[in-house]
Amino acid sequence: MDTPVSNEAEISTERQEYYKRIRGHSCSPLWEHLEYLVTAEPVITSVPHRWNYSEIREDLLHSANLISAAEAERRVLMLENPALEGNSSITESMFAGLQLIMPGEVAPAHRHSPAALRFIIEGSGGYTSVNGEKTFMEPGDFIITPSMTWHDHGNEGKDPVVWMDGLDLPLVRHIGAVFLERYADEQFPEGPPPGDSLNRYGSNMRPVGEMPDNLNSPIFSYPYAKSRETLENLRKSSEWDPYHGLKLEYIDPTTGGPAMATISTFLQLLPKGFKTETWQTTENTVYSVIEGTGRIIVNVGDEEQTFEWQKQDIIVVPCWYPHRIEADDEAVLFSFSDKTVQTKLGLHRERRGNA
Ligand code: 1HN
Repeated sequence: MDTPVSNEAEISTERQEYYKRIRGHSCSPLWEHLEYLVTAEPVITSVPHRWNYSEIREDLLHSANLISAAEAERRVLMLENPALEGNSSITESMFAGLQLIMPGEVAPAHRHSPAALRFIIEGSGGYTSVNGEKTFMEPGDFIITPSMTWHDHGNEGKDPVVWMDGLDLPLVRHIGAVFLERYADEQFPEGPPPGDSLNRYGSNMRPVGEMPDNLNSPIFSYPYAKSRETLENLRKSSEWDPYHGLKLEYIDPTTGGPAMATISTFLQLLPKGFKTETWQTTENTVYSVIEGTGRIIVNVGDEEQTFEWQKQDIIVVPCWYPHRIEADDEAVLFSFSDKTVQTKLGLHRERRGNA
């Protein structure tokens, strides 16, 4: 982000000449920039926004008439933050998009250093193969493809399949550590049978002698049927958190840490009529609505902006915007954020209420 410099008119000719001279040595005076560089509170460019799925859906499906999944490599409509147009980013740190795969199509195998998640929005019979393990996907399922894992996608069903992609790409690009490799064949060779990783690691047990990756979950798929049932079971014995309702984090069962090294992921239940308290966090969050209707109310400066949501909508709330959520019907929200990156760097901060 560009940082404004003090008004040139206010800078003496002597100083201006000096600044020009040192620019020739690739030097610049910090004292002219300091107040814009280090601010009392976060100052960011991205803004809160909602994508209404029913408004986008037709255009998304139309993309299949224009380009095949194979030609596109990934047929994705990027969800660009309105304040970051041209940056391929939904927030300063994260990417989000809607990917479409039509019956019979294959999105060819590749792997890259940015990590990706899929959250299924509509359609049955779609699959992602991660290092050769095929995972069939249903709406609400959450799939991970950690950094440098081979993955290809397909659709063996009868209907279009759409999912939300979430990646740490802007963050990785910022550091410069982007790598991509394409696999020689369209699909990565079939490996373990479907469901193998969940069978191996998803029952609070693990095969002795196996030493899994300790940055990413060895489970590739977190089926909605299972996580929804967990929310349903827990509501009976849990207090509603005033800021989150009932909110669970997807974890790597071998460490208890987040499912992925760079992206935190959550599933949250809000009962009918629930209104959260106002919450402020440095994490940049993208919400995807699975069930229910309601609104997110965000404080932007002195104004309140209201984003009504319904099933399949996507809402972004960037860093440090105070916000609260209201559910009209019982609601379930999936969300992903850069919280784990911030936590690992000792930067994560939150404020509850108006204190
Ligand atoms: C990518 O490889 C996928 O593998 C989806 O499905 C979205 C966005 C940016 C860069 C690579 C995929 C992507 C992506």
